[in-house]
Amino acid sequence: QEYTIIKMELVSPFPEKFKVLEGKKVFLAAATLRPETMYGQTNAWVLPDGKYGAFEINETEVFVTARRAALNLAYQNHSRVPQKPTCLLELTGHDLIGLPLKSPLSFNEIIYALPMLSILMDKGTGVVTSVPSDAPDDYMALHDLKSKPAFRAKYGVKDEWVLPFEIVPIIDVPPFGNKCAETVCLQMKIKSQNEKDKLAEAKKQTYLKGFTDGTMIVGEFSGKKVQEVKPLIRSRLLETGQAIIYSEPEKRVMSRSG
Ligand code: ZZB
Repeated sequence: QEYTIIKMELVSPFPEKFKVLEGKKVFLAAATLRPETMYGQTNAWVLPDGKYGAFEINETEVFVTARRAALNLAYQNHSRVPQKPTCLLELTGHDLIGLPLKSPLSFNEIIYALPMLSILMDKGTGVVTSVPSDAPDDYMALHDLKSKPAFRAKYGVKDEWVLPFEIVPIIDVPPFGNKCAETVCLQMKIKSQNEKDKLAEAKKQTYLKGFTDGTMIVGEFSGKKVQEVKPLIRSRLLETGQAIIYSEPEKRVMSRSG
């Protein structure tokens, strides 16, 4: 599987725990298959109990990812020491919740890292960028946080990291409209992020329709088909240094594959 890693930059000044990284460029590294949806980002997702680390990618840049992803990156030429991940700081998802981030192409200038319980640590980087307009998992997880104050309280999520963020329509996907994830979740009567089977079905539907029938309604390529612009947006992100390519070796545990 070939992902695009989106570099979501931690805004300076860094919080206490991250002070040792001050002076470096620190990114939450989010693996995505949908670079054309980056306009609609509302937050990042991390697994609260997930183990993460801050790894040196080169002399100046640091990626926050799962260790396994850092090792894969090291074998793909993205480590300060060739083929060896060097960790500057051990972290858990709890440490990441609430971090303010600047993410490529996003209409929201500052977005926050928030908890999602269905994140798989053995897939991608363990960090996901959230696009609730087009990803059913993101839509439901954001919905849970918005509608359940107790859920926010449990993870120390402040209202201002969640409540101001509305769904940003970015792609028209007939017959679902321009918030296709919301439409499909409502149609399927999905109630929370815990309904894994239903969400997998919703994801399948939106992936397929989004790719074959989607038309961009924002950005430089507004009016063009998703199929056509996906590779263009991706290469633009790669050329400008806002993203890198990440290949995932095919050896994940089958029962946990998404
Ligand atoms: C932004 C985005 C926008 C995504 C969208 C999807 C959609 P797949 O096919 O299963 O490989 N993802 C990445 N890593 C993880 C992880 N560790 N745990 C949980 N989810 C993860 O799916 C790849 C997608 O799953 C990635 O692309 C990422 O979310 C998420 F509009 O990034 B995506 C219909 C989906 N739409």
